[in-house]
Amino acid sequence: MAKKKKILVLNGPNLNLLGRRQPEIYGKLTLEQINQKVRVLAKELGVEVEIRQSNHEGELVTWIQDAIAQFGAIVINPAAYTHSSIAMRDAITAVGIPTIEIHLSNIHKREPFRHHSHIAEAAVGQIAGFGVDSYLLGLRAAAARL
Ligand code: CA2
Repeated sequence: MAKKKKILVLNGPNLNLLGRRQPEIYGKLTLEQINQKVRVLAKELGVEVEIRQSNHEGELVTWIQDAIAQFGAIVINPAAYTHSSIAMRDAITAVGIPTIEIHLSNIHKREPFRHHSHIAEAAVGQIAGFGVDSYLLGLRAAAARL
């Protein structure tokens, strides 16, 4: 498939634990179940997705840097790095790939330390609070920008 049609979906630290703890905040689905829904929607939209998860900030930064070669848009749930990572924000700005920030929970309704996102300043927009639908809405927004 052509480079322009490919979307990179990135997941930050601890999201590999989804479905096992704190379902009242993050829902009952595992990351693999969320990924499956993303793949089904991608097929419907006629876009190709590559989905990755990492617990390491540097690995996420490298993936964002390298995305320029293959991807036309990024959907990212930066997890806790949302609130701390200037390195990820700089990487997104540097590559200039349209990036949609997503969160399962509504970070603005939670503890004050979650209210600020460094990523939002580099992203096209932010979708938060819709559970798995945040991923699906994010994918639609990314597909529309290819
Ligand atoms: O709501 C979101 O999607 C978050 O990005 C999730 C992050 C949190 O730090 C952000 O403020 C909002 C946490 C991901 C950790 O996921 C867990 C999953 C299961 C059990 C514990 C944590």
